[in-house]
Amino acid sequence: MSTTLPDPPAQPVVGDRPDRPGKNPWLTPLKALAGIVALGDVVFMALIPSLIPPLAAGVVLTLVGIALVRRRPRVAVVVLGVTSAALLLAGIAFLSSHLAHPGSPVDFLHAVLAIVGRALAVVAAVGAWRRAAAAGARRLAAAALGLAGLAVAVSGVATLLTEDEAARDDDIPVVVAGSQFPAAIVVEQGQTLHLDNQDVFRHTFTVPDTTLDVDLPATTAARAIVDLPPGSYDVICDIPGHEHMTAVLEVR
Ligand SMILES: [Cu+2]
Repeated sequence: MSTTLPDPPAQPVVGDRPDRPGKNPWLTPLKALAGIVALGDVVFMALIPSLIPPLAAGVVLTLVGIALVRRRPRVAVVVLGVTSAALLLAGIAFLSSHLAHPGSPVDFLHAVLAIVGRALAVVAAVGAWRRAAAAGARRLAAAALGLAGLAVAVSGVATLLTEDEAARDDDIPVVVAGSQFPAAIVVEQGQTLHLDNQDVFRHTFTVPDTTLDVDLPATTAARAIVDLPPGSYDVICDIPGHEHMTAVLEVR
């Protein structure tokens, strides 16, 4: 005799029922912060151009989290909160050097977004999880707007104040543009390079394991004497995500 039991009635999943939009006041700031930060990552990677794996993974997870907000808000809060927290920690390691260079607007504003924006997203996720009072969500939104305005203002002033070093007659011109060095650079020992960074991001002109390591803020130029023994040297840009920037420096 068959004893097939009827399926038990569907139980509502405690704490994970779809909320009516607007019920949890923290979901909107959480979605907005996570979405804006992810958009910033996409624009940043497109500009360099280079795919930075942790940022790309974060963009995908953020889209998944945002897609889940309506139907599974608790799951979405966890996905967005954990993604933001993980990338906040990674960002502090990878991008914090850009925070010290407000004169390179793209790098600086992206680093502010990636670090401060994610920190605020984590706060929003905690608020959403605990269903904290709406006033806190409004204060968070105000803080985010205030910090964004401050970052833009600081970067604007710093960009205006960055100074260029003009080329002198015997300098060897080296133009850095489109995140590319010239393929080969040839100098006599003791000659000076005029390194002209025409990009809106920061680069470095670095010969590993030597003293030749020049910081090149966005749209600035710097002079650097080449005091290396004759030979052939690899040049790199040591900014994370700029691993494709290489050149050969020939010293005669
Ligand atoms: Cu670079």
